[in-house]
Amino acid sequence: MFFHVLTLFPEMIMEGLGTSILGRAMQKGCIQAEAINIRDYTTNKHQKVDDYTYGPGAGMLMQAQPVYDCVHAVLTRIAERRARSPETESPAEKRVRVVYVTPQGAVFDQKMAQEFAKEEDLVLLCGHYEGIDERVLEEVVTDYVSIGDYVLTGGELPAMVMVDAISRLVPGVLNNDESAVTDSFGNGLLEHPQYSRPQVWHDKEVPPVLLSGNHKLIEKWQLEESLKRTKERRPDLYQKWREENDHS
Ligand code: 6GU
Repeated sequence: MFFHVLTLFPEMIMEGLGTSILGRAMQKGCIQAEAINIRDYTTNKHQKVDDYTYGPGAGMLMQAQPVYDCVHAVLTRIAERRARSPETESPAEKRVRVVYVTPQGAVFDQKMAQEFAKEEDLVLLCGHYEGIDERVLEEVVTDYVSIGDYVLTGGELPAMVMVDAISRLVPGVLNNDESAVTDSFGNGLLEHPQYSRPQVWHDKEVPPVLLSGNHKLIEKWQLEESLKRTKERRPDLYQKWREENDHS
């Protein structure tokens, strides 16, 4: 999978994604990521990409021209690459999803991550200042996505959050030990507590059932703990799980 992140701060993206599991996945070639500097596409002779908003309310807005030309350049490159290798990859005509990361979007969740993970390319557009001129968004954006109900200074961190959540669903990115973690949130419940050595720490014992070697019993305990924890910390998720599991 290939992530194309359009931003005014490309270093932030590449430094954020280059380490740990995603860095390893990029070296292995499971995922690819590029950060494209929107400023490189401005036709303004002072390299300007923003201007004051029309109407009341102070603030700067990213202008349509550099954003449009940047998106267009990236989509053109994707189409050319797809045309060069037609058998193995998506057809050149298939619409590439262009995601604008914005607090005015639908809230990102695991289900959305699973949908996006099916794409071969994903374009993520990061706004800054007060946002981006509405007219260019109307022409290029296919999805508006937020990461939660709070406001950040820019779309870079949200874009990295999305790349991380999507990447770990791409085959080969996680090794077997790590991928077990997917299943737990995948069932709609919070993960049960976990323990490692030593068996006693600060006078606290590891729950004896985990040392029993009885897999059936352990699984039962884990589900109960998951339910208990979800009910307490995320009553909304608990309610939903009950509704889906009680009448089936
Ligand atoms: Cl996607 N962008 C910004 N600037 N703030 C956010 C967000 C996105 N999601 C939550 N807050």
